[in-house]
Amino acid sequence: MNDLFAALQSGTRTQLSVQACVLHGFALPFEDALLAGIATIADAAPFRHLVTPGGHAMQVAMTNSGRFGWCSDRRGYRYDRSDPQTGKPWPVLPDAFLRLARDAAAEAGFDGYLPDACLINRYAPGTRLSLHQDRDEDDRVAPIVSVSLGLPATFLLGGFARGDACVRVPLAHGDVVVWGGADRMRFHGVLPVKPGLHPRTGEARFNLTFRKVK
Ligand code: MD3
Ligand code: FE
Repeated sequence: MNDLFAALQSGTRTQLSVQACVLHGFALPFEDALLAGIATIADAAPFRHLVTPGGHAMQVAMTNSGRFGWCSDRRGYRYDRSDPQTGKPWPVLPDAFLRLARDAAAEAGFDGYLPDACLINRYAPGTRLSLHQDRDEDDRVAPIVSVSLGLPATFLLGGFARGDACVRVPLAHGDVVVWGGADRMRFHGVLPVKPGLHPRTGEARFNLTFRKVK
């Protein structure tokens, strides 16, 4: 997406489904705090390529912040209170992260959102995230708030069965997506990130997903 189109889109909303919408540019006022927060979190809990239960290293590098962190290894997927790599609790959610998540959820019609986990994904050019559902949270109704930073990507939004058709959703730096209610359990993924250099993140796309786990 070019800069002019991005600027025109900023502040608008795209309704993807009944309870799923993109808030274009909603995170832009928070960008400095978000990038600083990611750096601080990654100092304490470094990005790593988790291994799937099938034994494959994931292309996306991940870390977490909040009371719970998403983990994967040969034993399965789960949320842990501490980072298995350091044995320490996950870094606390920065105030600016919580404020953005709450404001975006409210803007999308979900008042009083208080997430207890933030999964941070880092994509290098060429990295993709295959089609999946987020089903490891106890709370399957609370919305998920997703924040895109850095290189753009094409998000795939599917249906409730793996084989259902997908729509392609372009996501740019500063875009926020809120998914609630029924739409929460849709299959979704990310196409390989195209090579590029972003002024704020270099050769990387970051995605924060706020979740309510317990
Ligand atoms: C739609 N991350 O971390 S965020 C994930 O861009 C994940 O890194 C993607 O999928 C990323 O699990 C997409 C947007 C998102 C997150 C959860 C959803 C979309 C969703 C749950 C249901 C439907
Ligand atoms: Fe997901």
